[in-house]
Amino acid sequence: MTHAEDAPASSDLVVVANRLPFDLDDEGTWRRSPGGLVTALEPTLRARGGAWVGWPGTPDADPAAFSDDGLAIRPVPISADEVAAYYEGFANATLWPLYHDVVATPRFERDWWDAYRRVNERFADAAADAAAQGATVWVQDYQLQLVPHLLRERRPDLRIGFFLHIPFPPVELFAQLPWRDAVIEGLLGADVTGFQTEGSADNFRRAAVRLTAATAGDDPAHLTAPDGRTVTAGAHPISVDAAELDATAREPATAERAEALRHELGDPRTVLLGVDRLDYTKGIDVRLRAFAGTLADGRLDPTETVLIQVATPSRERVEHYAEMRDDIELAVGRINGEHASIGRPVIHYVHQPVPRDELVAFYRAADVMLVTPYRDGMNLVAKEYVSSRADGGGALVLSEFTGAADELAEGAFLVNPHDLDAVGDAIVAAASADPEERRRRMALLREQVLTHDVERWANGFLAALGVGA
Ligand code: ADQ
Repeated sequence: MTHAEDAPASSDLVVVANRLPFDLDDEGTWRRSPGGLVTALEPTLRARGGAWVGWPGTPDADPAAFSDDGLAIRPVPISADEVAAYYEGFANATLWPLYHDVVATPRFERDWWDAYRRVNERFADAAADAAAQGATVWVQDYQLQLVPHLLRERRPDLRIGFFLHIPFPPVELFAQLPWRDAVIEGLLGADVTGFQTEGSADNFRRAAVRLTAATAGDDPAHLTAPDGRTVTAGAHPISVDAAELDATAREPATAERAEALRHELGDPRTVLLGVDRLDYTKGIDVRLRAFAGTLADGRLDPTETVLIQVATPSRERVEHYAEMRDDIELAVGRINGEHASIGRPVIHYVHQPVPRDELVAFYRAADVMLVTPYRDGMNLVAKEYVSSRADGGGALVLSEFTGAADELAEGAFLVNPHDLDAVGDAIVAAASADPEERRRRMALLREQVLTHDVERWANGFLAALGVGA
């Protein structure tokens, strides 16, 4: 952190997200917490003297607001009980599975909902305090779906945007939520709602018309809210800092590290890679089973093929996550037990965060990237892999149930993750495609991602909200 000073009284552009771009550790020290959203929004926010409203990441902490190099940081306190009910409960054990096609069974608990509402009100109060007269406020993601409406009640003068990073489910699933009307009402408080795909935007519009007094506008992207305002709902697919990844990939140190990595793996003919938060939506289990199948039927040779699965620890206090970790680690052990020889595992499993540069070296080292979620809003890993293949090599196996598949269908080996045989076939096809064909596909993928980066996403959404670049 540099140039810490008091936060300004109010700002013309305010981002509201569950987490701040800084974490407060147990000793009370602020640490920068980089992430895709921060990279995308920080430059614009700093240039405009903007503010970021969010939780500092430590339960019960209530630190003062401060300003960092032109960016006002405005912490919202959350108690330990609220972390359990609002965040681990309603956000991650109710909404997360419900919005991902009920891959796991959502739990509906009145206490969790009460906490969600209470915390959303606190965020709306903090955003109302941070915003100057007529300011633009951009609310992020499923943890804060009530904020647009609550904020409009407090501050009708504001322009309000909302972006959902995860899928919006079909109304037939969404309708299970006991508090469905309040969630739609919350979102309709925005002027602009953004989704990863047209499919999600469409699901939201259908749910709003079916479940509330909102009506469809003449323009298919418009809704008329019950209070008569126009609310737009459209696709704004998020992306990565493609140029930066491309530049890192081009550094000689990256190529050297990628080569060293292959050597450490025993110089196999084919390296397969998976990189995910350890989450049941990501389809880590399906890719392990499909890979095991290709070894068992002899289509891939266990002495010539290695799979690296990097799985970042995630949400370990939520029940489904702990169970899934056990299942995956059991599967890794079983597959290695059946197919590995001493000193040559067929799966290298890493349950740790990996530094950014090292991750790019992993991407460069991998002949085939496996991205097989059952459902995913976008999936940035697929786009990071493509951005990192400055050498033009590599192949992407991609689930058709990711947002990324809308943009990358042509160059990827697309699969239905529920079809185990098809996943196995795609792994074999990607691993054995001739180099010419792989380069042709990678060129298509790179053209899309390098021209549709995260800066374009942020500017596109802000432009829809009426903020000029
Ligand atoms: P996530 O579900 O977290 O994001 P994803 O889009 O793949 O999924 O982003 C994961 C990020 O974590 C990537 O940047 C990746 O590099 C990083 N990561 C994963 N494992 C790592 C490891 N071991 N070490 C270091 N970094 C690791 C949600 C939605 C997605 C949507 C994004 C952005 O679920 O669908 O794409 O938000 O909107």
